Amino acid sequence: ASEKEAALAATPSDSPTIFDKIISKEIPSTVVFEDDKVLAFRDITPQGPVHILLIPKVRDGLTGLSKAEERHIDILGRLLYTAKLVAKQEGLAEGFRIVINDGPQGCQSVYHIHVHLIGGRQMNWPPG
Ligand code: DGP
Repeated sequence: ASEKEAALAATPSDSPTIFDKIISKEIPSTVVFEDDKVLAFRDITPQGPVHILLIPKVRDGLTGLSKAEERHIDILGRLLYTAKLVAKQEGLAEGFRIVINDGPQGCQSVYHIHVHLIGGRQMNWPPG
């Protein structure tokens, strides 16, 4: 299924997601950065030469950005700051794109907040 079909089929919920198994290493992924709070790994369906997902190791109710509360401010900042570090590590000196899909119309398919870091090619605007 396309990403859009996957997003429309996904049920927004607080149930465990596939990212829990990626965090626990039950499902293998290519990890590019890890600390005690954030995991960054390569997207399985890359939309560019570099496509990395950054996720909080503890979801704490943050299924998507629309569910953010004040207690999430630190982790939200950390996700973006880590994206910048990983962009540098990946050699994206000419630029990159950060995307957070939210909800069905935003094409979100996994309900564990994640920041997409995409780069290595010229982006277009508007996005699809
Ligand atoms: P979104 O559509 O914004 O919810 O993005 C979810 C992304 O997660 C999508 O780009 C594909 C990626 N993804 C889904 N399952 C897996 C997996 O098992 N491994 C990896 N590496 N990425 C996955």
